[in-house]
Formats: sequence, structure tokens, C-alpha cells
Amino acid sequence: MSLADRLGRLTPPSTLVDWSLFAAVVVLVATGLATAFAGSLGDAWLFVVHGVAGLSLVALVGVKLYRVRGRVRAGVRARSGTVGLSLLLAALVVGALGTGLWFVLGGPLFLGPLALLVIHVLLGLAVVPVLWLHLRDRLHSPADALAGGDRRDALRYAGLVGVGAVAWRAQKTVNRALGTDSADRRFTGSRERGSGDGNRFPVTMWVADDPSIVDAATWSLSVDGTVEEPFALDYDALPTGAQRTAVIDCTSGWYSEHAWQGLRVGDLLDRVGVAEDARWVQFRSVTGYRWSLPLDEARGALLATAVDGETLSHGHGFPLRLVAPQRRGFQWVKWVESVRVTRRRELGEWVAIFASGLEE
Ligand SMILES: Nc1nc2c(c(=O)[nH]1)N[C@H]1C(S)=C(S)[C@@H](COP(=O)(O)O)O[C@H]1N2
Ligand SMILES: [Mo]
Repeated sequence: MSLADRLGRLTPPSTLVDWSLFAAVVVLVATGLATAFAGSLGDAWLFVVHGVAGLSLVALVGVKLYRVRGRVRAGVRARSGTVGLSLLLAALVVGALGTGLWFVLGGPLFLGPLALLVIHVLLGLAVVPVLWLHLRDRLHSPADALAGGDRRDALRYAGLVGVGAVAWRAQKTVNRALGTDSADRRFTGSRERGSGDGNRFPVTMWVADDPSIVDAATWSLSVDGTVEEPFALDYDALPTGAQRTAVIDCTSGWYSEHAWQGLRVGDLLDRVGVAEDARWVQFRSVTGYRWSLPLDEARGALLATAVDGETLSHGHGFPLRLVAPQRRGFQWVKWVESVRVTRRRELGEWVAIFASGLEE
């Protein structure tokens, strides 16, 4: 018996592999999307599940590609559209897995203008519609996949999925052995950049925001919404004096820890008198970029004018930026000019975080 045949006998039946591929992709897309919002240690499991599922998918895709190699060759010769679609799917999956693994194993934060993790996300999301087309006429019920299986199949299957867990355990060791700067990353996968050193940490615009310098002399902060007495404050009248230490952790793969100085949002809210039925506080940038925090969380957040004792630079949001501890970087709105108390969260902010800055 050839080595390939022996390997073939170590793997579970193909329907089971197909369903597992499907399940792994569903888990990866779901956990991948959720990690964009995961900023506290309680969410760390999402990154673990994402990593283990990704590595299991590497093994599953390996088995699958090996099994279909004959059909693919025939399909390519016959110029079959179905096989073309399958190849596109394979390329997207391999691309998403490859960029994910590369990042974990110390790949660069940026490839040209795009963050490696952004490329990873785009490839991963592109898998979804192509997989849907690929599966339309193919999937049989999971019961078929399990029918006729025996204990040996179950063991083979556990082995295949277990590969992911073992590989996940091994990657820390690999990083340490390679001496890559991934060895000291946070639970989110992000790597440290410029902590404690004032404005010298990465400047990141999420999509297209790029306002011209905000003039503190004409800028003012308005505090309004479902409140008793709305008001506005000039830059010089900001009641600064509060400080808190917090980690900004961008989904493009870096984090930075600083002491932020400014004003506590709770103090502003006390001054403005929040109405009984208020639930959210929205922070809006001069660019239209905006995000809301639940009222109680917002009270504890800070609006910063300075970082590590230095006045914020333009890139970091001068004159005022939100510091939202335990939230991912994209929620730390820069160039804030409005704090609005609301009953319900505005759905438009989901569009605004992608589209602000694109109009001009
Ligand atoms: N107005 C506005 N605020 C923004 C962004 C933006 O594009 N526009 N980018 C967000 C993202 S994705 C991150 S990670 C942080 C980056 O802050 P920094 O540039 O000060 O490092 O700001 C957030 N606040
Ligand atoms: Mo970010």
C-alpha cells in the first residue's frame, strides 16, 4: 500500500469532511466578526476558538484538496465552470488561512497600504458567497454523513479536528523559537507599539477619514440629546483634570497603552442632567464618524485632550478623542465635537464608521 493510500485510510469519510469544512467556515466567520468587538479578557475565548478552528480547517482543506485532485484535473481540462468556482473557493480559503497564519507567525502589520489583517478579513468574507454557490446543489444532510460511520471513523475525525488544537498550542513555541515579535502579543493577537510614549504610536484611520486640522479656537463641544440642559463648551473651558490608563487595541493588529488626560464623560453628563429614559451616549466626530456606548459605560469613559502629558496630535484626534477602555480601537472616536444622550442607538453609525470621509 502506498503512503498516500495509508494517509487516505487515516481520514474520515468525505461527506463528514465536507460538513466539517462547512462547520469550520461558519465558526470562523462568526468568531472572526465577533473578535472585532472583543476588547476585554472575558472575550479571549473567541480568539482561541477562531485559532483552533482555523488550524483544523488547514487540515480539513488539505484532506479535501488531496481527495478531489483527480476531479479537479479533469475539470480543468474540460474547462468546467463548476470546477472553476471550486478553484476560486480554494484560493480564497487558502488565502484567508495563509494571511491569518502569517499574521500569527510574525508577518508584517501592513502590506503596502492595507493591513494584513484587513486582507485576511476581506478574503474570509469573500469565502461566504462563493461557498454558498459551491454548496447550492451539493450538500446532503448531516445524517447521511454520519450514517454507516463506526468507531474508527469517530477516532479519525477526532484526530483531524484535534490537529487544530495541537497546532494552536504549538504556535507560541514556534514564535518564541523564531524570535518573532508575535511572541509578546495580547490576547487579541495585537502587538505592542509605542506604549507610554505620548503621541508616538500608530495613527489609524479606519476607512477614509482624513479631516484637515481642527482649529481649537473655533471648535466647541456640544452636549445634548435627551438631557435637561444641553450646553456647549469651548476648548479652554473643558473641565480637564481626570486621568486614566487604558489600552487602545486596533483590529489591524497593534495595541498601545497610555495614561490619557482629559474629562470624565460622567462629569459632563452630571452637569447636563440625563433624562430618566436615556440609555446610550453617542460620540460624534467632526467628520461624521460616530459610535455609541451604553450610558453606564459611557459615564466611566474619558474624553482625552492629552496622552502621557502631551497635547493630542492632530492624527490622534486633537482637540478631543474618546478613550473607551475594554473597547476596540475603532470605537475610540477621534476629533469629537458632539456628545449626545439618546434613548435608542442610531443605526446610521454602522454606516458612518465605514462611509465617513468617503463623500469628498
Ligand atoms: N473620526 C474617526 N475616529 C476614529 C477613526 C476614524 O477613522 N475616524 N479610526 C478609529 C480606529 S480604527 C482606531 S484603531 C483608532 C486609532 O486611533 P489613533 O489613530 O489615535 O491610533 O481611532 C478610531 N477613531
Ligand atoms: Mo482600528
